[in-house]
Amino acid sequence: MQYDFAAIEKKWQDNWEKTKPYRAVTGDKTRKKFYGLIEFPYPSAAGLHVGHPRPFTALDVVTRKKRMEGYNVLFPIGFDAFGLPTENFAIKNHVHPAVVTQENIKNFTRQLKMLGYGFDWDRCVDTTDPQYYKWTQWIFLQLFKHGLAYKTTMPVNWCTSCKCVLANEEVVEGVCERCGSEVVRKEKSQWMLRITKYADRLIDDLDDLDFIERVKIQQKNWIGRSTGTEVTFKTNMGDDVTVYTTRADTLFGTTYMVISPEHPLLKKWKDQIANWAEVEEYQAAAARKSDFERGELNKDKTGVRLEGVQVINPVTGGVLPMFVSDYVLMGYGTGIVMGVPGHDQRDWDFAKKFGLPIVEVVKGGDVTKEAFVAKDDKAIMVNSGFLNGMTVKEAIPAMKKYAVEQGWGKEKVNFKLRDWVFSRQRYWGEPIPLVNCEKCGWVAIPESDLPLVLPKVESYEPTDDGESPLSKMTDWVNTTCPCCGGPAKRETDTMPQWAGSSWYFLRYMDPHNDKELVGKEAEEYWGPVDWYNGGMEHTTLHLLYSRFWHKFLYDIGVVHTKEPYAKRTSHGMILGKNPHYVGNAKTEEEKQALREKYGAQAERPAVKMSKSLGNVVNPDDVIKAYGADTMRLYIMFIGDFEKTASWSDEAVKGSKRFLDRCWNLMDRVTDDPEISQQNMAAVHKTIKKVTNDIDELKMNTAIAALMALVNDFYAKGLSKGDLEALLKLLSPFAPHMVEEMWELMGYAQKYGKMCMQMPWPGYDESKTIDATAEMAVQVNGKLKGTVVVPTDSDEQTVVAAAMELEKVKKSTEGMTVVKTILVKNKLVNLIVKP
Ligand code: ANZ
Ligand code: ZN
Repeated sequence: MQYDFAAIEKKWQDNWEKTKPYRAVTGDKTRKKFYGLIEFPYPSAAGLHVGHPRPFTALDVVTRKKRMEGYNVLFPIGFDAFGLPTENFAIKNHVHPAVVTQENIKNFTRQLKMLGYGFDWDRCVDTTDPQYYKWTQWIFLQLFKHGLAYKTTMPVNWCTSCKCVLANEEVVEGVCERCGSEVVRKEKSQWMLRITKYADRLIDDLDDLDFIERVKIQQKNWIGRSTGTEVTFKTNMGDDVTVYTTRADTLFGTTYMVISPEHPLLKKWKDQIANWAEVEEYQAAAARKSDFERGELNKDKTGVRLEGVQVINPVTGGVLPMFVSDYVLMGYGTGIVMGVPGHDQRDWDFAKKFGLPIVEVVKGGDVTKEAFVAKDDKAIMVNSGFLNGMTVKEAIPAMKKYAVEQGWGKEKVNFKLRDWVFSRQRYWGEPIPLVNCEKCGWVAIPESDLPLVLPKVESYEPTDDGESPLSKMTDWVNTTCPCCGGPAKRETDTMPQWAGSSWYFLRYMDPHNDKELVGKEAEEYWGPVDWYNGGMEHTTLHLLYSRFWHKFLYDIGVVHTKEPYAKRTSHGMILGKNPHYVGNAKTEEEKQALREKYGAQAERPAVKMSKSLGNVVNPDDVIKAYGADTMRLYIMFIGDFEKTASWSDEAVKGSKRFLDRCWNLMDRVTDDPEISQQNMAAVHKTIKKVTNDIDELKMNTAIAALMALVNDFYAKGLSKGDLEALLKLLSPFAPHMVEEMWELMGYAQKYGKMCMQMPWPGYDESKTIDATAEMAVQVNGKLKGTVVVPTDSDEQTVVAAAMELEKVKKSTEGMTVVKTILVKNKLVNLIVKP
């Protein structure tokens, strides 16, 4: 009998649609709960990308196994559907964004169902549904009522292409995170959320979470807590100046001062600064630059000396000059720094350029060549009066103490994190439920008026003047004040795309509740999310924002846990073939041409998929050709989950062949009890391996173990019991094919259950022990370590084991294995090429 995947997949998907085996039951006390979450997709017009199935399938496998282990599983899905791409698509094609959104959601739903995911579709949410965003608006109102939302005018990041403001988190390396366009500064009045009030808790509470280390580090760095000293200097201008420094120990080495171009003191001193015109010109030039251009990357320091300004160094009594320079940012510390060229590279670069003295106060380098930044804090202080002979570690608190006693210093904690710029001048977002009244100022609309529905407008094109499209809807804008009944105007900016996703995991727990955003019982039962997988690119965006909102909801008693997610993992990207890869060129000339035209990109065999490179893989095509189970299996077998992996059509076929082999095992099953005995060790070992590997997201090695088991079955034969065990282990990966085989083999009738409803197979440690072989692992002939594998393991098993060695991972990263040399039970040699 043929493995007719198309018919089989359709049959089982129809069955699941009707019988709903993935329904999560709120409040079921007879089972433990497990809440698995993937980042809900943005329903773009392009449809599902092959990048989506990687995390989706991984958590589908995890949650399927959990169900078989007896858990009451919540594995939900929804759509994060507000946002710019849809709005831009709608503008270009002259359809309303709401219409586009519904079409896209329909298409995504079709594709997700086709992949056989065990989502509880009855809990599906759509952030653009007024019944959903009613609660997004409700949360905003609570933030407003608690003083955590405020409007202020300040220079903000403005994307020249999206024509709207961006949060700091949305500016990546100086460009718009979404469209890659230039970001400039613009003075605008904006709604802000006081995320900074949660800065300490957002760092401290990470300690108790099971997040991968990279995520914790990135969040901590972004929040950037720094403990230092504020030091106040006397000047001849009638005002003292205060700096923030983490290196109070270097005060004796301070040879000049720098003030940020935006600092308000400058204007105040205007008449006393002899070269004011020059300063003003410099301020104007700085205003045109982004923080990014002014920061780290900029080696060529610029600035203007403030003529007539004198600052007194409190420890040496020396007179210091003061400069205005754009490498000092107004948004951090006090906006003024003390220049210590001997020990800060930025200051060193500046001092060199302006011919300022460089004084060594920490021993260990040659400050005439570059700044000496002590690697550890054991370096010794010199030229520093009472600090001489101390280590840096001792000198910092000693100077701090002295400064405090003398009355010109105090301890200070600073954060890099800024408040969250929360308004957008675009149409396709949640309306902000506030009105502005001449008498009462900003007033919340009554909660009973929620949702404040996004009105239909004639034109939703963004404007260059930075006014939201809603501002032209005068009928909608003009309203009455809920407070005094007088005339008032609605806020016309909308919320950013990150609003709806900041709390969606709560709605899944109780999606149809029209009284509360989530009911107490449901939240207490399901919260927190047990396992959340998502992209690294969201670490300092969605992941941070949603932790902030959740903490706020905790503070006002809506949720019972401080943190929304107990565990966070992250997947690598799926890359496509690089059409410009030099490795594909036949002649030297061709190679040279590619290098000239594409530079570094020509050296990479695989690159990010994109329309322009023609290397995008559409899941629909793969499913059509090989079936969803092959797609699922392949995307799990593709490589280490956390790392990037390259799509290969050949390897997809390999996964299909494996499923064919599984299918054909049905013809080989016997009732011979001898065979069952023979396979015992292999079966138990595989159960152990697959069980542990799934928990650690090592889906590739779990599949390799299943492949080895199937090879064993082909070599030695298999019993009905052996096949039953295999099907259970394979069920999370290839659920359609497994259910069909389960039925054909008569198990469905025997147990009255689908395979996915059976208990997960257990193993007996004593039965897993089997003769093993320690094998040497080489890469290109060089010894990298050894692996212990079952005696007579085949190539696939040995290679899979070898690939788990750190050293092998390192030396094969980005390479292709072109050949494998296997000396059974002794050695494996991987021949790799870039
Ligand atoms: C003197 C000094 C000497 C510094 C030295 C560093 C090394 P973190 O750790 O990131 O908090 N700084 C302070 N405010 C600044 C601003 N608005 N713009 C640019 N730089 C600013 O960094 C604190 C250090 O960054 C401070 O300590 C200050 O330079 C600089 F050997 O003061 B330091
Ligand atoms: Zn009023």
